[in-house]
Amino acid sequence: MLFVNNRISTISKLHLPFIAIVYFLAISCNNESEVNNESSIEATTPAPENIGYTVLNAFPHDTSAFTQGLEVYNGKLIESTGLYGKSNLRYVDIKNGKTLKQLDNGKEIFAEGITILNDTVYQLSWENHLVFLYNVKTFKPLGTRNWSYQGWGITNDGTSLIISDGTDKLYFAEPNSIKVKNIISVKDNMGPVNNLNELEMIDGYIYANRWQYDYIVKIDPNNGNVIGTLNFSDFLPKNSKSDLSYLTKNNSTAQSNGAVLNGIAYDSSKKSIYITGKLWPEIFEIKLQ
Ligand SMILES: [Ca+2]
Repeated sequence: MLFVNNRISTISKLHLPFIAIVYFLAISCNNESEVNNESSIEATTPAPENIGYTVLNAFPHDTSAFTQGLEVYNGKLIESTGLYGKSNLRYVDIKNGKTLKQLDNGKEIFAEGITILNDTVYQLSWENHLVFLYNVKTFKPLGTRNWSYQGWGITNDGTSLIISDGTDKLYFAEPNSIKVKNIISVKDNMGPVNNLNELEMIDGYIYANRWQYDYIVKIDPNNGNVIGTLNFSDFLPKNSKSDLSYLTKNNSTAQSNGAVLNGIAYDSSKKSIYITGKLWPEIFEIKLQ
Protein backbone atom coordinates (compact mmCIF):
# COMPACT_ATOMS: atom_id res chain seq x y z
CA MET A 1 0.00 0.00 0.00
CA LEU A 2 2.85 2.42 0.75
CA PHE A 3 4.31 1.78 -2.67
CA VAL A 4 1.08 2.81 -4.38
CA ASN A 5 0.61 5.96 -2.24
CA ASN A 6 4.15 7.22 -2.90
CA ARG A 7 3.75 6.80 -6.61
CA ILE A 8 0.43 8.69 -6.70
CA SER A 9 2.16 11.90 -5.60
CA THR A 10 4.65 11.80 -8.48
CA ILE A 11 2.46 10.92 -11.47
CA SER A 12 -0.13 12.83 -13.43
CA LYS A 13 -3.83 12.68 -12.66
CA LEU A 14 -4.32 11.00 -16.03
CA HIS A 15 -2.77 7.87 -14.62
CA LEU A 16 -4.99 7.74 -11.57
CA PRO A 17 -7.74 5.43 -12.98
CA PHE A 18 -5.03 2.97 -14.10
CA ILE A 19 -3.33 3.15 -10.70
CA ALA A 20 -6.68 2.60 -9.00
CA ILE A 21 -7.25 -0.57 -11.03
CA VAL A 22 -3.73 -1.84 -10.23
CA TYR A 23 -4.29 -1.04 -6.56
CA PHE A 24 -7.63 -2.85 -6.56
CA LEU A 25 -6.06 -5.89 -8.23
CA ALA A 26 -3.18 -5.86 -5.73
CA ILE A 27 -5.63 -5.81 -2.80
CA SER A 28 -7.70 -8.59 -4.42
CA CYS A 29 -4.60 -10.74 -4.92
CA ASN A 30 -3.53 -10.18 -1.33
CA ASN A 31 -6.96 -11.20 -0.06
CA GLU A 32 -6.94 -14.27 -2.28
CA SER A 33 -3.53 -15.38 -1.04
CA GLU A 34 -4.71 -14.89 2.55
CA VAL A 35 -7.73 -17.10 1.84
CA ASN A 36 -5.48 -19.74 0.27
CA ASN A 37 -3.18 -19.63 3.28
CA GLU A 38 -6.07 -20.10 5.63
CA SER A 39 -7.45 -23.07 3.71
CA SER A 40 -4.01 -24.73 3.60
CA ILE A 41 -3.74 -24.33 7.38
CA GLU A 42 -7.18 -25.86 7.78
CA ALA A 43 -6.22 -28.76 5.49
CA THR A 44 -3.22 -29.63 7.69
CA THR A 45 -4.03 -32.17 10.40
CA PRO A 46 -3.16 -30.80 13.86
CA ALA A 47 -0.69 -32.75 16.01
CA PRO A 48 -2.52 -35.37 18.12
CA GLU A 49 -2.87 -34.70 21.83
CA ASN A 50 -1.41 -37.10 24.38
CA ILE A 51 -4.24 -38.95 26.16
CA GLY A 52 -3.52 -39.90 29.75
CA TYR A 53 -4.82 -43.07 31.38
CA THR A 54 -4.77 -44.88 34.71
CA VAL A 55 -4.03 -48.60 35.07
CA LEU A 56 -6.72 -50.11 37.31
CA ASN A 57 -6.03 -53.84 37.16
CA ALA A 58 -3.85 -56.54 35.66
CA PHE A 59 -5.52 -59.88 34.91
CA PRO A 60 -3.89 -63.12 33.70
CA HIS A 61 -3.72 -63.69 29.95
CA ASP A 62 -2.90 -66.93 28.12
CA THR A 63 0.72 -66.52 27.00
CA SER A 64 0.05 -68.78 23.99
CA ALA A 65 -2.71 -66.46 22.72
CA PHE A 66 -1.43 -64.49 19.72
CA THR A 67 -4.06 -61.81 20.25
CA GLN A 68 -5.57 -60.37 17.08
CA GLY A 69 -9.00 -59.26 18.25
CA LEU A 70 -10.45 -58.47 21.68
CA GLU A 71 -14.02 -57.60 22.65
CA VAL A 72 -16.16 -57.38 25.80
CA TYR A 73 -19.53 -59.11 25.68
CA ASN A 74 -21.81 -59.48 28.72
CA GLY A 75 -18.96 -59.09 31.16
CA LYS A 76 -16.68 -61.60 29.44
CA LEU A 77 -13.92 -61.22 26.91
CA ILE A 78 -14.12 -62.67 23.43
CA GLU A 79 -10.68 -63.08 21.91
CA SER A 80 -9.49 -64.07 18.44
CA THR A 81 -5.98 -65.47 18.11
CA GLY A 82 -3.79 -65.76 15.03
CA LEU A 83 -0.99 -67.84 13.47
CA TYR A 84 -1.55 -70.87 11.23
CA GLY A 85 -2.52 -73.91 13.28
CA LYS A 86 -3.08 -71.81 16.41
CA SER A 87 -5.99 -69.60 15.36
CA ASN A 88 -9.16 -69.74 17.42
CA LEU A 89 -12.09 -67.83 18.82
CA ARG A 90 -12.61 -68.00 22.57
CA TYR A 91 -14.67 -66.76 25.49
CA VAL A 92 -12.38 -65.73 28.34
CA ASP A 93 -13.12 -65.03 32.00
CA ILE A 94 -11.71 -61.54 32.52
CA LYS A 95 -10.57 -61.98 36.12
CA ASN A 96 -8.80 -65.36 35.95
CA GLY A 97 -7.95 -65.46 32.24
CA LYS A 98 -9.40 -68.96 31.83
CA THR A 99 -10.77 -69.99 28.44
CA LEU A 100 -14.47 -70.82 28.88
CA LYS A 101 -15.28 -71.84 25.29
CA GLN A 102 -13.08 -72.24 22.24
CA LEU A 103 -13.60 -72.77 18.53
CA ASP A 104 -10.52 -73.64 16.47
CA ASN A 105 -10.27 -72.15 12.98
CA GLY A 106 -8.31 -74.98 11.38
CA LYS A 107 -4.73 -75.02 10.23
CA GLU A 108 -5.39 -73.27 6.90
CA ILE A 109 -6.71 -70.11 8.55
CA PHE A 110 -4.76 -67.24 10.12
CA ALA A 111 -7.44 -65.50 12.19
CA GLU A 112 -7.42 -61.77 12.84
CA GLY A 113 -9.73 -59.16 14.39
CA ILE A 114 -13.27 -59.58 15.68
CA THR A 115 -16.28 -57.38 16.30
CA ILE A 116 -19.82 -58.07 17.55
CA LEU A 117 -22.85 -56.58 15.82
CA ASN A 118 -26.47 -57.74 16.23
CA ASP A 119 -25.43 -60.84 18.24
CA THR A 120 -23.07 -61.90 15.46
CA VAL A 121 -19.31 -62.25 15.84
CA TYR A 122 -17.43 -61.21 12.71
CA GLN A 123 -13.95 -62.72 12.59
CA LEU A 124 -11.42 -61.64 9.97
CA SER A 125 -8.69 -63.75 8.47
CA TRP A 126 -5.35 -62.32 7.42
CA GLU A 127 -4.72 -63.45 3.83
CA ASN A 128 -7.53 -65.98 3.38
CA HIS A 129 -9.90 -63.25 2.08
CA LEU A 130 -12.69 -64.66 4.23
CA VAL A 131 -14.80 -63.25 7.06
CA PHE A 132 -16.40 -65.77 9.42
CA LEU A 133 -19.75 -65.14 11.10
CA TYR A 134 -20.83 -66.83 14.35
CA ASN A 135 -23.66 -66.61 16.85
CA VAL A 136 -22.11 -64.64 19.71
CA LYS A 137 -23.55 -66.86 22.46
CA THR A 138 -22.94 -70.32 21.00
CA PHE A 139 -20.20 -69.72 18.39
CA LYS A 140 -22.46 -71.59 15.97
CA PRO A 141 -21.12 -70.75 12.46
CA LEU A 142 -23.44 -68.47 10.47
CA GLY A 143 -21.55 -68.54 7.18
CA THR A 144 -18.60 -66.86 5.55
CA ARG A 145 -18.21 -63.81 3.34
CA ASN A 146 -15.52 -62.93 0.84
CA TRP A 147 -13.22 -60.00 1.55
CA SER A 148 -11.00 -58.52 -1.15
CA TYR A 149 -8.26 -57.09 1.05
CA GLN A 150 -6.09 -58.39 3.86
CA GLY A 151 -7.91 -58.59 7.18
CA TRP A 152 -6.25 -56.98 10.22
CA GLY A 153 -8.65 -55.23 12.62
CA ILE A 154 -12.40 -54.77 12.76
CA THR A 155 -14.94 -52.79 14.79
CA ASN A 156 -18.36 -51.28 14.06
CA ASP A 157 -20.37 -48.12 14.63
CA GLY A 158 -23.71 -49.91 15.05
CA THR A 159 -24.45 -49.66 11.33
CA SER A 160 -21.28 -50.44 9.41
CA LEU A 161 -18.40 -52.78 9.95
CA ILE A 162 -15.11 -50.85 10.01
CA ILE A 163 -12.12 -52.87 8.81
CA SER A 164 -8.37 -52.25 8.64
CA ASP A 165 -6.02 -54.04 6.26
CA GLY A 166 -2.59 -52.98 7.52
CA THR A 167 -2.50 -49.80 5.46
CA ASP A 168 -3.72 -46.34 6.47
CA LYS A 169 -7.20 -47.17 5.13
CA LEU A 170 -10.36 -47.92 7.10
CA TYR A 171 -13.14 -49.63 5.10
CA PHE A 172 -16.76 -49.05 6.11
CA ALA A 173 -18.75 -52.10 4.99
CA GLU A 174 -22.38 -53.18 4.97
CA PRO A 175 -22.66 -55.94 7.62
CA ASN A 176 -24.57 -58.58 5.67
CA SER A 177 -22.78 -58.51 2.31
CA ILE A 178 -19.58 -56.91 3.67
CA LYS A 179 -19.57 -54.72 0.59
CA VAL A 180 -17.47 -51.58 1.02
CA LYS A 181 -19.55 -48.39 1.22
CA ASN A 182 -16.87 -45.88 2.14
CA ILE A 183 -13.11 -45.70 2.69
CA ILE A 184 -11.26 -43.16 4.83
CA SER A 185 -7.52 -42.52 5.02
CA VAL A 186 -6.06 -42.11 8.49
CA LYS A 187 -3.51 -39.34 8.96
CA ASP A 188 -1.85 -37.15 11.52
CA ASN A 189 0.27 -34.01 11.23
CA MET A 190 3.17 -36.10 9.82
CA GLY A 191 1.08 -37.70 7.05
CA PRO A 192 -0.59 -41.09 6.49
CA VAL A 193 -0.79 -43.41 9.52
CA ASN A 194 -0.36 -46.97 8.26
CA ASN A 195 -0.09 -50.43 9.87
CA LEU A 196 -3.54 -49.96 11.41
CA ASN A 197 -4.35 -53.17 13.24
CA GLU A 198 -6.82 -54.11 16.01
CA LEU A 199 -9.65 -51.59 16.38
CA GLU A 200 -12.21 -50.55 18.98
CA MET A 201 -15.05 -48.03 18.82
CA ILE A 202 -15.08 -46.04 22.07
CA ASP A 203 -17.68 -43.32 22.58
CA GLY A 204 -17.84 -42.43 18.88
CA TYR A 205 -14.11 -42.57 18.12
CA ILE A 206 -12.07 -45.38 16.61
CA TYR A 207 -9.09 -46.48 18.69
CA ALA A 208 -6.46 -48.46 16.80
CA ASN A 209 -3.32 -50.40 17.55
CA ARG A 210 -0.59 -49.70 15.04
CA TRP A 211 1.45 -52.82 14.31
CA GLN A 212 4.95 -52.55 15.81
CA TYR A 213 4.26 -49.21 17.47
CA ASP A 214 3.91 -48.84 21.24
CA TYR A 215 0.88 -46.60 21.16
CA ILE A 216 -2.81 -46.54 20.39
CA VAL A 217 -4.26 -43.83 18.16
CA LYS A 218 -7.66 -42.17 18.55
CA ILE A 219 -9.23 -41.52 15.15
CA ASP A 220 -12.08 -39.22 14.17
CA PRO A 221 -14.25 -41.48 11.96
CA ASN A 222 -15.59 -38.47 10.05
CA ASN A 223 -12.29 -37.42 8.49
CA GLY A 224 -9.65 -40.01 9.47
CA ASN A 225 -7.68 -37.51 11.55
CA VAL A 226 -5.69 -38.92 14.45
CA ILE A 227 -6.70 -36.62 17.27
CA GLY A 228 -4.96 -38.34 20.17
CA THR A 229 -2.46 -41.01 21.17
CA LEU A 230 -2.10 -43.24 24.23
CA ASN A 231 1.55 -43.99 24.93
CA PHE A 232 2.41 -47.59 25.91
CA SER A 233 6.19 -47.54 25.51
CA ASP A 234 7.83 -49.82 28.13
CA PHE A 235 4.32 -50.50 29.41
CA LEU A 236 4.69 -54.27 29.92
CA PRO A 237 7.99 -54.21 31.88
CA LYS A 238 6.66 -51.38 34.02
CA ASN A 239 3.26 -52.91 34.79
CA SER A 240 3.68 -56.70 34.60
CA LYS A 241 4.36 -58.80 37.65
CA SER A 242 5.26 -61.81 35.48
CA ASP A 243 8.60 -63.25 34.43
CA LEU A 244 8.96 -61.83 30.91
CA SER A 245 12.09 -63.77 29.94
CA TYR A 246 10.07 -66.09 27.66
CA LEU A 247 9.46 -63.14 25.34
CA THR A 248 13.17 -62.77 24.55
CA LYS A 249 14.15 -66.45 24.21
CA ASN A 250 15.78 -67.37 20.91
CA ASN A 251 13.56 -69.22 18.43
CA SER A 252 10.47 -68.52 20.56
CA THR A 253 7.13 -67.61 18.97
CA ALA A 254 7.49 -64.22 20.63
CA GLN A 255 10.82 -63.63 18.88
CA SER A 256 9.79 -64.97 15.48
CA ASN A 257 6.29 -63.48 15.32
CA GLY A 258 6.46 -60.41 17.56
CA ALA A 259 4.83 -60.11 20.98
CA VAL A 260 3.61 -56.62 20.20
CA LEU A 261 0.93 -54.45 21.77
CA ASN A 262 -2.39 -55.55 20.25
CA GLY A 263 -5.90 -55.85 21.62
CA ILE A 264 -8.38 -53.20 22.71
CA ALA A 265 -11.80 -53.98 24.21
CA TYR A 266 -14.24 -51.49 25.69
CA ASP A 267 -16.79 -52.13 28.43
CA SER A 268 -19.10 -49.15 28.01
CA SER A 269 -21.03 -49.99 31.20
CA LYS A 270 -17.87 -49.49 33.30
CA LYS A 271 -16.08 -47.10 30.94
CA SER A 272 -13.16 -49.51 31.23
CA ILE A 273 -10.77 -50.34 28.42
CA TYR A 274 -8.92 -53.66 28.34
CA ILE A 275 -5.62 -53.72 26.51
CA THR A 276 -3.08 -56.47 25.94
CA GLY A 277 -0.49 -57.73 23.47
CA LYS A 278 0.24 -60.85 21.46
CA LEU A 279 1.46 -63.54 23.89
CA TRP A 280 1.42 -61.07 26.79
CA PRO A 281 1.01 -62.55 30.28
CA GLU A 282 -1.56 -59.97 31.33
CA ILE A 283 -4.59 -58.04 30.18
CA PHE A 284 -4.73 -54.58 31.71
CA GLU A 285 -7.84 -52.64 32.64
CA ILE A 286 -7.33 -48.93 32.12
CA LYS A 287 -9.47 -45.80 32.35
CA LEU A 288 -8.95 -42.68 30.32
CA GLN A 289 -8.14 -39.57 32.34
CA1 LIG B 1 -11.41 -54.65 19.67
